[in-house]
Amino acid sequence: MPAIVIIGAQWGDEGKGKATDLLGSRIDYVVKFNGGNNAGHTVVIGDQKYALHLLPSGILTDGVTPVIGNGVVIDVEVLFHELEALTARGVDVSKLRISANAHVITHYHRTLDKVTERFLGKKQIGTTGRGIGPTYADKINRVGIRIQDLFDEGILRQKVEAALDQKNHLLVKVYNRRAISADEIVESLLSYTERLRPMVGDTALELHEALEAGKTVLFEGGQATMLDVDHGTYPFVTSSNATAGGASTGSGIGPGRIDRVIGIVKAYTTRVGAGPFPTELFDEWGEFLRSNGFEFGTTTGRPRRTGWYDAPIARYSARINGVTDFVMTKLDVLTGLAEIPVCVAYDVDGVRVDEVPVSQSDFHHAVPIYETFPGWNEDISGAREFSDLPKNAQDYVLAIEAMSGARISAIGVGPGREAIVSRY
Ligand code: 2SA
Ligand code: GDP
Ligand code: MG
Repeated sequence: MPAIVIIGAQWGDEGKGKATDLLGSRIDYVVKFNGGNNAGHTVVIGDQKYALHLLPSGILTDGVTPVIGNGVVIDVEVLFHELEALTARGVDVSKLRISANAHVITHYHRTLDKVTERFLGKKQIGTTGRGIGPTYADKINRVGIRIQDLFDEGILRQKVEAALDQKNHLLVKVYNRRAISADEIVESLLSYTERLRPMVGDTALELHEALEAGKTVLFEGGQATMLDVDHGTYPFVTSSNATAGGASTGSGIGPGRIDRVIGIVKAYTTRVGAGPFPTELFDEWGEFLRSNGFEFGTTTGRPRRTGWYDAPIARYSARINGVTDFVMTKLDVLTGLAEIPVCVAYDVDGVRVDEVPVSQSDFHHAVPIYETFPGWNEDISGAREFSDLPKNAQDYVLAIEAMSGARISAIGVGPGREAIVSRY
């Protein structure tokens, strides 16, 4: 299986970091293809807990070459901060490769992200405030700064000045903020050039050569399907393609090369930020999931919104991403519930709807139709074989599998690297 894609099948934080790390020993390259330091992957190895934002989680596995692809937006200051923090903990980061075509998040993108959100008031998206949206907007507007621009001071200055012509007008006249000087941005970016130089290259070519040589490459999606700018709950989405197609555009590897697409689903659902979420719970059960699952943002610490498993969303993800198999995480969090409801369809204005509605207004007032499954009380964290799980837990997984459009190949039963039931 030379090219494997891992994507979030819900609204993020499904445990993609753990799934990536799990495959780590069989992988030669791990590629981040979308997003930036808005991601938050928590990986637990022994008694060590790592929270990664910008760097691909494969960086934690010895021998793996981590790659930041062209589809990623990079805050260079954060990049070096994360690299230094990992180095201080003894992680070898020397193999990191960065695409010369990746875009750069600057101070003005972070500022615009925050002031725009403030300006939106109640209509805000609930972004992570890391400058992600404004950086992708500049990329599409063709006024972005790319990593390769940091190697040519003249070009860099021209591009920053052109971008700031527009931004300063907006910042000063609309948002009542101070103007940002081009010198300040250029100087700060140039201070990283020499350290970046050895890491930067044509990563699309390097990945192509690796695949030709029979290496195994894992593409690690940030955020998730329902946060994808095209296929998610627009406008309550992130600004990149978090779906499997993004692995191709965000890395320069043709879609025909991809052999396997693993969708990560949580045994329930969470979401951070605003936007529709049909199965959201506002009661003690929502709190049960939040506290048992420790559902707080890895990047911002925000409490995550919580709700029951939504099968139409899993089916939608299976279809949009071409999921070959799902990894279900956090089954252990449901332990202790007498009954577990699963959303099997929606009621939209009195009509039963079986699939995620294309109309956002319909999705906004979709009311879940639940089927309820009996729970279990046994501690399942030590289970390693499917048959180790209590019968009711097995039935829950099998029922979800039948509704979700792809096989569930592994089940997470605890935060640790080893806490997994494999079904192969
Ligand atoms: P942005 O900052 O422009 O990408 O925000 C747009 C929407 O995308 C959501 N988003 C996320 N949702 C879940 N997890 C994410 N990463 C962190 C984590 C989040 C955190 O892994 O815990 O720490 O708060 C992530 N990144 C972006 C965001 O909530 C907006 O709804
Ligand atoms: P990502 O953004 O998809 O990589 O996910 P996050 O790291 O933001 O959030 C997933 C959280 O769940 C992390 O704290 C993981 O350590 C934890 N986790 C992953 N798998 C399991 C599991 O099977 N059980 C439990 N209890 N926790 C898990
Ligand atoms: Mg996360």
